[in-house]
Amino acid sequence: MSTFALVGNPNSGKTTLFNALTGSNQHIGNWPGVTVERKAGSLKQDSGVEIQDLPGIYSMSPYSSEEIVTRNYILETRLDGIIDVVDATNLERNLYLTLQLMETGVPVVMALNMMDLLDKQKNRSINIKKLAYILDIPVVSISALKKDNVEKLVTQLHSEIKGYATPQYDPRLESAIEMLQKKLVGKVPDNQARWFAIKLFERDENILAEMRFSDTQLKDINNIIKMAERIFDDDSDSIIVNARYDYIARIINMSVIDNDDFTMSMS
Ligand code: GDP
Ligand code: K
Ligand code: MG
Repeated sequence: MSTFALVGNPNSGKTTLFNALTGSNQHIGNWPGVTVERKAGSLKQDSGVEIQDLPGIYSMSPYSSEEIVTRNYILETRLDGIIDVVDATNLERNLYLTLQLMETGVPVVMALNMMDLLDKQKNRSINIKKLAYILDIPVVSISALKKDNVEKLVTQLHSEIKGYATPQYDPRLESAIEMLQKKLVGKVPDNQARWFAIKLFERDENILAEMRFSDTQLKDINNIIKMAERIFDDDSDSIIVNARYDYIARIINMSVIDNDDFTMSMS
């Protein structure tokens, strides 16, 4: 038995894909404590593979009940992988969540959805191979609505998922994250250490309280964060947000061709 969760921005096509993957093998309920609908089902082709549809989110910072449900599910369930449903016509915005999902340490497979719409847009194309190479995760381009390439995605779910990749940011930020990860040894699962280290860096009150650090440890942690804030001359929250946006800009630069740019540079 293996379990995959569908995660993505609202309206990226999660439910459409969920229906294409599971057909009528669905059970519907509610998440405990909130009035958010819960849908799970098994693959049409393989009842041993469970698919969980999750509420759409823009970020893994828990503000809304949807974000809390999705974030807790990802961190507390033994998932074999996340199927990150990305709207190909809104790649930049969707990638912000992709990076955060990759930071959780759960293997991520990208379902690059709405390809039928992107193909109609003459001004933009995405080099899927480059995108997969740069992110270092499998990327399958699909149209959930037209059921294009959904079989290929299923094949990907059955193939062995190698470890997990995480985006690497500015080396000066990476060294702070690495120092914070050392403070978490024994406190969190190894594969989630990076996620928790980034939360510490953001001074997440809940996580700090949960970890029960000694006063000395708290002082060390604060010094690590302050050092980075001096280096970047910015607050730690903004350092992380900017690091993700810089990373996305590089991905887009390398994997997306905007034909408008091309005509402009020719004139
Ligand atoms: P969710 O909020 O992520 O669950 O998104 P939905 O599955 O409800 O889809 C949102 C809208 O996008 C619906 O109108 C779908 O019919 C449409 N949609 C989903 N996938 C595709 C696709 O691959 N191509 C096109 N053209 N529309 C899609
Ligand atoms: K919707
Ligand atoms: Mg939905």
